Amino acid sequence: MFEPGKTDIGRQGVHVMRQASIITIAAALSAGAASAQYTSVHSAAWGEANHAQILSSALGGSFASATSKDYSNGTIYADRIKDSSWISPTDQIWNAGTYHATMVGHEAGYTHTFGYVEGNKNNLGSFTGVLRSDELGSSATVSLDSDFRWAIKNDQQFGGHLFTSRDNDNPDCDDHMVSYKLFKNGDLFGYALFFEDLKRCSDKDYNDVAVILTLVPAPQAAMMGLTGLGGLGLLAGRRRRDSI
Ligand SMILES: [Ca+2]
Ligand SMILES: [Ca+2]
Ligand SMILES: [Ca+2]
Repeated sequence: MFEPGKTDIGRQGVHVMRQASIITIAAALSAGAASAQYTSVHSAAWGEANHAQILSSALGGSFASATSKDYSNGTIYADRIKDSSWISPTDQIWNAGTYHATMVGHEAGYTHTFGYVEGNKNNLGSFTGVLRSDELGSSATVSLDSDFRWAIKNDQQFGGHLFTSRDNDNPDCDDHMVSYKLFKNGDLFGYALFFEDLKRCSDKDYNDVAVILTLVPAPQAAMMGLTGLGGLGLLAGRRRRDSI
């Protein structure tokens, strides 16, 4: 006997199933594409602080994983920035602006100078040093009127290599900096930068040099009391560890 209702339900069921398969495939594809856009960070070596621990000591509270890549202490959200992408901004070239930089982490046997290379040309000779990795808690304000790359330079006795936030600048064409946007109550107030100081056979722990940037408010905003962080002062007392 012909039962139109049953047939319709059957067709609808097939339609729903097809839709579900398409959604599953799309989700799998986007998950694959998304992970390729983020450089992998390996576990910190024994005795070294990882990103969550460095963020906790720099910003206060206890940072824990919020997603597979992001961290939060309940008040501040550290949102990982893409390292490579065809369509979205990444952490390779930075916009002109005024940034207050504080050295907050140094989990390495090497010592380094943190700074920047102005512009986006092949001008690596124009590296400008800002902070020393072995002076935790030190800070400086950087004001740049054009695009630039953040960078670290290993001290001469450790090879003297310069690594910038742009992969193609680096002697191994690899990514030597991963970074996070920092949000408080939904407002962007700064960034966290984490550098890797080893070429090629790098351990990729990206904790060798860590810097917190706070956006320097426009004078009007400063007068209204919209200032940066409270916890950074605590860092002055933190001692570096003698580990690799
Ligand atoms: Ca990167
Ligand atoms: Ca390393
Ligand atoms: Ca390290």
